[in-house]
Amino acid sequence: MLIKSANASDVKSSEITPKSLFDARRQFLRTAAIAGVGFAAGSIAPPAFARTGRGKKLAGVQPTKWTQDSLGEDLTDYESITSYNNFYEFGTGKQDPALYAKDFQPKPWSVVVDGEVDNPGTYSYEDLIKPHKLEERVYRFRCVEAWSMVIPWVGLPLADLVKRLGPKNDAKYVAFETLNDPERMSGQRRQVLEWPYREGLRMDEAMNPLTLMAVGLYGEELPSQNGAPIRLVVPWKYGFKSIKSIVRISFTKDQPPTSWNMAGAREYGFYSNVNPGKNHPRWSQAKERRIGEFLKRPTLSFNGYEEDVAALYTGMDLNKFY
Ligand SMILES: Nc1nc2c(c(=O)[nH]1)N[C@H]1C(S)=C(S)[C@@H](COP(=O)(O)O)O[C@H]1N2
Ligand SMILES: [Mo]
Repeated sequence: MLIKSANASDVKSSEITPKSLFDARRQFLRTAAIAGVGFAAGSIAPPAFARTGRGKKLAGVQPTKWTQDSLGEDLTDYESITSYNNFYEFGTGKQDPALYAKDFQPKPWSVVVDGEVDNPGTYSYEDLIKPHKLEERVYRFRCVEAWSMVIPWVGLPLADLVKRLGPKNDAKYVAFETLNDPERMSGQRRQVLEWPYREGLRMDEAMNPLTLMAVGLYGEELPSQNGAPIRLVVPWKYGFKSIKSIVRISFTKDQPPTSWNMAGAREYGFYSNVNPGKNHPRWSQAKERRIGEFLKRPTLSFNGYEEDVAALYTGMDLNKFY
């Protein structure tokens, strides 16, 4: 099939390499698929994200206002998103999760809901997800290590799930835990962190419309290395808040302990909002390397989501509550 790519002609001749041409064409195919660009009548319309072809395609995914076009930045390619990972349960190297999560079977899966909540219980993954519509959202993703990606997630707003579970009035935080199973997660045989991995959000952060429970990316089920079958995505916070492979959701009165804060409170706070003005004690946060790009980009306040979330922190000293 021959497709005339507008994107390919945008690439400066100085940048033309077989790789960049290939990427530009692939990017065009993706953009076309997302935008629902029509293909010639009679031809077989390619499914969205046809070229990734690894995970199971998710059905009934609704488009949202968080598109690649509205963000105006290129998507990170599927290969990078699924082969350059942090998931210490499968090792501390960036390639380890893709290597060692290969045989991880995320299903059957269940999630315990407990604490200050009207509908506690053990939910199968299906029972947890089924009542909700899945959405596609293209978000920036910024790791605390100063690299970043742009990822087309599929998921459901955490707010919808929280409402359904029914937090009691005194629930002020939502806490999450990852599976703790060293038999299945080889990286847990070493105490690089105190297992299980834990994270948490203040209730208003959990209820913010941006906060997503992701179950897929590029239109397909989440690969294990990205946190199958269900993980958090909080785009205005450093990546480590986006806890993977969740097995427990607890509603608490008090601020819950979180893994990276337990490991080093001076370096990792509870809030962990992306803040180019507040450096990590060991490196600058002013710039970031977008995976796939050569020059560094300036890091944006709240990762570019300031308008949507700054009000959550009015009156707070963000140098103190980092
Ligand atoms: N359970 C668990 N969740 C985790 C991590 C982890 O090691 N274990 N790493 C975090 C970090 S540091 C980042 S940057 C993101 C990486 O997500 P990605 O591999 O899908 O890009 O996952 C976060 N969630
Ligand atoms: Mo990270």
